Amino acid sequence: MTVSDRAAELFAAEHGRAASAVWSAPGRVNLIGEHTDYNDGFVLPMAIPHRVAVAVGPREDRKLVTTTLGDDGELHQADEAVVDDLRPGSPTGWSAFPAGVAWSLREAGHAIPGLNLMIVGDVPTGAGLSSSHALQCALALALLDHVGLAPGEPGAPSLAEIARLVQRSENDYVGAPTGLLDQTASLRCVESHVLFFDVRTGDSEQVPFDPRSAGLELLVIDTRAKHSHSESGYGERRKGCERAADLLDVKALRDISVAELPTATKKLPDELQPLVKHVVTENERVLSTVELLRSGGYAEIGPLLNASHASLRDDYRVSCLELDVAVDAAVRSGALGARMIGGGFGGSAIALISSADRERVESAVRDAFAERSLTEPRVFIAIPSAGAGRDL
Ligand code: GAF
Repeated sequence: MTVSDRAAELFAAEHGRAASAVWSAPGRVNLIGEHTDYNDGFVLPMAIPHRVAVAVGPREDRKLVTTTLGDDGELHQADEAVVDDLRPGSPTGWSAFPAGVAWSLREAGHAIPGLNLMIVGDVPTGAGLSSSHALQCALALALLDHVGLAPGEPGAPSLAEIARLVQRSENDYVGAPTGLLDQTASLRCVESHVLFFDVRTGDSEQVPFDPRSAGLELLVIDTRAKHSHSESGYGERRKGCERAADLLDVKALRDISVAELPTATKKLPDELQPLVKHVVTENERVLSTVELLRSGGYAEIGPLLNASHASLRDDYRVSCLELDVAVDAAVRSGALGARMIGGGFGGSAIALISSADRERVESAVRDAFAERSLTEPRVFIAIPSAGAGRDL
């Protein structure tokens, strides 16, 4: 049963009538281009098959009544929220995610009514695979559809605009200073492709990416680690990049080229130099990866993935023991390339491998975790999948 079918079923059981619609949106894996989005740079994500579904139906009052199926198999109710009373800071916790989306749409002038919502997902949570953005994107689409503004309807916001509305919810309501990567991936990715997205210009290109056609697989290794400084660490890196851009007198680090890097870094205090080096070289690595993929050189992107990881580990300093163990074990056992993905300080890594090496790489990673007494990682294959859409 899909998460959408389950959401529809639970909605009907909970509310005694069928949902008026069910929308779902996927989690994502970013092939390369990490911590570049809030520097106006380039990213290259794909959607994964795991999704979050939102079933929606009308209410007589102005309440947003949100129920979710938890990992424990139980239904959980979000804190009560009245659409007109929503404001950042109330409610908090996971209830802030649905409330924030409704608030963001309301602030953008959409007449959001009271609604019953049922949320069911299978995107691993806390794994750096963007489960919260999948939820927010599916919800934004369900709410817009409910007021007659599903994508393609006259007057409906574009997917790019919806991504910004979800970002506003995340930044201003939930309080996480994240960029545009995750929402854009969840809303705009398509099957068998990665999305080459230029955050500054909004330009995008669907680049074919079907590793299986070349005898390859993209392995996702969820380390199950989440370190307490992940949120503060992210915010500090972002502020550091903005300070560096100010000192270099550019709008964003996107404006510094690799050729300018040696001169630019000399103008900066020591602590900002490695941040700038990472962002500038990572943007270049995205461009090189896209070039290789356009000519079908899937296997050749391995060294770029490795270089991205080294840069995130040594210069940007957002990796952690578990991510480094996963990446090292994968590469030592034959992966063509591997890197941490997402914000870092825990979460997941990816490894590009020959299909024939799958078992060997997987057991090498599991053994490396066991040797260090780390929690057993969860490993699965990422197949480039469809973006958000209406299912029922
Ligand atoms: C997190 C953020 F949400 C993204 O915006 C992005 O910055 C990413 O970390 C790092 O590339 O997923």
